[in-house]
Parts: sequence; C-alpha cells; structure tokens
Amino acid sequence: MPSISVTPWGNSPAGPVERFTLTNDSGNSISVLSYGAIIQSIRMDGQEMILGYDDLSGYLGEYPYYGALVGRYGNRIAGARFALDGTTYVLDANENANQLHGGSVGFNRHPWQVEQTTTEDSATVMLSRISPDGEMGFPGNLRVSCSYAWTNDNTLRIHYTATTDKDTIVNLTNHAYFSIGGGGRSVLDQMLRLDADRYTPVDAQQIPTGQLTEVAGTPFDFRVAKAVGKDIASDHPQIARAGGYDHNWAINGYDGSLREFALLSDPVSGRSLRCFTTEPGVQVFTTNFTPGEFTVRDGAPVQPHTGICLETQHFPDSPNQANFQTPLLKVGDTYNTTTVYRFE
Ligand code: G6D
Repeated sequence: MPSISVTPWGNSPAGPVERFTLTNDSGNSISVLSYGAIIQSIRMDGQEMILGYDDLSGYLGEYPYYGALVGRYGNRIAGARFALDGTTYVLDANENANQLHGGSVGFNRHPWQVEQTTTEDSATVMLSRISPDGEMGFPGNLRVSCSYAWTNDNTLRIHYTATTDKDTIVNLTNHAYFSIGGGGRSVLDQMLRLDADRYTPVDAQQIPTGQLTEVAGTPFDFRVAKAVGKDIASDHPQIARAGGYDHNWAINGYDGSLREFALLSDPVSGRSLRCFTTEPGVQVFTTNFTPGEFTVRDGAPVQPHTGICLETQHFPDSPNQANFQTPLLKVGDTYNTTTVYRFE
C-alpha cells in the first residue's frame, strides 16, 4: 500500500518546514515541502525526474521556481495591474513594471498546512492556506488548497480549489522542470507532442500581444511529435526573444474537462510523460538559462535545456486581454482545476 513519510526539513522565515515523501508500491516517490507547496523530488526507478535542491536553503534564495506551486497568478500580468468591477488593482511588480508568478512573495514563499491520506492505490497530501485580502495587491481573502496525489501507476494528479470573499483573479500552476531522462541530461533530444494549433506570441517583455497565432509552418508546431531541440535554434523572432521556448500554447478542445495535451518521450531511457489538464493553456519553458544563472541539486550551475516545464494555466496577462479566457473568481464560485502527469 502506498505510504507517506514526514521529515523535518529546516526552517523558513515563516517557521519549520516538513518534507512529505509519498512512495507507491513500485518504490517510486514524490516529495513535497510544506513551504511553498514545492514538489522537491520525483524519483522513478531510483532516478530523479525533476530539477530542484536537496536542502531548503536553495528554495529560500533566488531560484527559478523549481517544482513550486505558483500563485495567486502564475505567469505575467502586464503593468502589474488589472481592472475589476470598476476598480484598478495595483499589484506587486517584480519584473520590470510587470508581475511574474504572483509577485516577489508569491505562493511559493509561504507556509502551507498539510493533511495526508492514503488508499490502496494512492498517497495524497492536501496543502492549504489563506491568502489574505491585499496580498501582493490581489483583492479578496482567498482560501486555497492544492492536493498532490501519487498513485501506484506512477501518476501525479494535481487538483487546485479556491474560494474568495471578494471578486478576484486566480491562476495556479506547478513549475516542475521535468528531466525524465534522469540525471539532468539535456531535454533537446526528447520528443514532444503538443495538442495545440495556436500559441500566444509575446512582446519584448514576454507579455502576450493578444494574438492567437497558428503554429503551422513555425517552430511552435508540435502537433506531430518532434525533438524539443529540432527548431530551438531557429531565427524566428519569438524563439530568439526567449532564447528557446518560453511561450503559452492554446491547448485544443478547451471546455473545462480533463483532456490529454502532451506526450514527452525520452529516447535513451524509454520513459514518457503523458500530460492532461482542464486548463486552456500551457507554458512550455525549456530552461533557457545561461550557465551559472542558477544552481541545481548538486550545487552545480544549471545547464541550459536540462529541464522542460509544462505549466498548465490560464493564458498570461488574461485579466487584461478580453479575448483570453477570464481568470475571474467571483464570490460564491469555486476555482477548480486539475492537471495530471503520468510517467510511463
Ligand atoms: C523566466 O521567462 C521565464 C519564465 O517563464 C520562468 O517561469 C522563469 O524564468 C523561472 O522568467
């Protein structure tokens, strides 16, 4: 039967941190921190599947959101502001004049209450907190929960819920950097299929222009599986702008139900990651860092393109883009989204 072990894992400014390791009947596991609801590790056949750190200090400093729950609004909001019911809300601006990933003290930098349950087939941790009215500029006391279920068939099921006492916006995601070949190998030879006919191009500050551009004939076409690196060195202005892929795709067939949207396959290990979500979009980020910009698990500089993020989401800047699905959460409604990553 799957099991959960809990270990003290250092102290954050907000108090002691615990690590919850969920192990299934095959001995494969995920580990989750009470700080930031961070997925600190996913181990398959004894190999590490995501980028991260092996001690808390890395997650307390400046780091690229390895495994982090990102909120209240994942991705960018132009001008760090949005208008709602006749009021303009000014948010914490932490990237130029924009907001990225919920601001300088986002959901990944707060403690979360943790409950745990196991069944014959799964182990689950449910993390919850209240994001107070005005936190990073967002309106409404937001009661938010995130459950990570890890099953005997090596599936990570992420389910977010939230309610508010004032109309607000919410866009939660997980920022795992998948490295399914194990050992931090490059992802450029991994095959990616994305069920998306369109993507949202961005300006020089990576704010969407509002267009929904067909992927056909561009490096953004992954409708038939191709190597992540096949077109990553293209001179396409959008690729050049981000130093690789760092864009939001509009996943086909959005109707709020759970649907498969991606398959990532590693040719060396034979391992695959099959992805499902209820969300309209996914940010694909190919770790376009310059060596030395950040470190990773063994303290070494993280090398470019050694992880790939598949952050499901509402589109970036959606509160300010009338033609994007709205991230509005009204009093009395429940924010409710699911994303599933299945290792095969
Ligand atoms: C960079 O533009 C990218 C973001 O997409 C990513 O989330 C962050 O690094 C970690 O800002």
